[in-house]
Amino acid sequence: MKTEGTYDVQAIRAQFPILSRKVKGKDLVYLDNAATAQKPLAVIDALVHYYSHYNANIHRGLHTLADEATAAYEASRTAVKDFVGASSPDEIIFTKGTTDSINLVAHSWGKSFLQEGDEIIITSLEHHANIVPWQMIAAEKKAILRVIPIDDNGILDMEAFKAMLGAKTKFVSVIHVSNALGIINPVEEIIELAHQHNALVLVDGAQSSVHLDIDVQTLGCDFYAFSGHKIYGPTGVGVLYGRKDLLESMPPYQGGGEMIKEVRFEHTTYNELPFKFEAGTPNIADVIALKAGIDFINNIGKAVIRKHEEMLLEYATAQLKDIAGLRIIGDVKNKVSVISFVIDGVHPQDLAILLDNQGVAVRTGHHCAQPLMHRLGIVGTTRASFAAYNTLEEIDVLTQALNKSLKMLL
Ligand code: C6P
Repeated sequence: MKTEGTYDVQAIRAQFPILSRKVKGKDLVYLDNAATAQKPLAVIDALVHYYSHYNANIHRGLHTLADEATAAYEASRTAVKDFVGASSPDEIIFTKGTTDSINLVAHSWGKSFLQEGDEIIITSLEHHANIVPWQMIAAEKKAILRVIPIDDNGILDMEAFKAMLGAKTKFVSVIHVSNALGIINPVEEIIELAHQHNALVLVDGAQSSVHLDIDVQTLGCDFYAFSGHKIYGPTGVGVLYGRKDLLESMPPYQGGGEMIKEVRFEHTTYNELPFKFEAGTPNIADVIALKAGIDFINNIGKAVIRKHEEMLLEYATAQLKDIAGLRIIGDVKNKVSVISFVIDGVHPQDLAILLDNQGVAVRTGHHCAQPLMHRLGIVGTTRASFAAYNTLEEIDVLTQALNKSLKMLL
């Protein structure tokens, strides 16, 4: 057993009430962080504090509570702006999550700018959230969806991508980090190549936002989408970063209150950015609490967390490789702390149930990436994904639980 080094993981764990609960009489070992991260007390407290002290609608009221709620909501937008390195809070749109952010772009941008025969490029690694919205708009506009192939390890075929790019390419929408395999894609190169062909690029940052330093200006992407719940924040809130000139050129996604400047029965004018894309009463409480999630990450430092997670990944990879018949899918160097694996003769669902009986939470199945599973010729994988609060001892528990389960299954 290795020790944790200088990282005080116990002090971090103490901030997460859920980590001290039992599951089926065993200590919870939560290794499903790529699905959603657990929430520190600061996030939970921010929600309780808002509802207990200054619950009010924002941007409309002229009373103290409304002022406080509006200030906290907009402070969260500034925190997000800094978190992704945007140049202005106007470029930060609050949505329901990554899925909602991608739908916003596909429908708003796609409706206005896509034409028959135009091409949209995605990759073989995409989550359904970055496939289906593009299929829908492509069908409506008679545009063509093209897919960058991968090799058997999940590495993108960049030569095939280069060959795909051309005058018809209008949009490239790419997963930054594969949720199913943990692989980091070369998005900088993808963005540069796409821009050489005047195509716009959306980066699906659902999995990268928590692990990697993100600076949208350095990356050069046109849009970046992520979910609050994967960065230790609440569910129900997400972010779309968009370049200001692009967002300004796009029509509103939804109509209603807040997104308008003036409404007459004959004609309506729309609000400024970012409000143009935030119709109706937004998810005020969760947006406010999202800042507490960002603060949690910033207080430790992404680089420090990453070092810890890399140690966990390395240790877990070595442990799991010792298990006979276990094959890691996407066993490449450039990846985040996600291990996806299959075991000869074992269905991932059976394994998940046996692991849960031992208190270990992992995700099994297709991970909302059915075309990827199809390409790899598997029904699904078992996925263990690590966060700031996971420990080497928990990896030992995972390994022991796996060995015990396999004795029952094989
Ligand atoms: N992946 C997973 O277990 P939402 O549901 O909107 O917050 O995020 C969707 C999404 C989009 N892109 C990627 C790369 C993702 O990983 C996810 C969510 C979870 O892998 C739930 S399916």
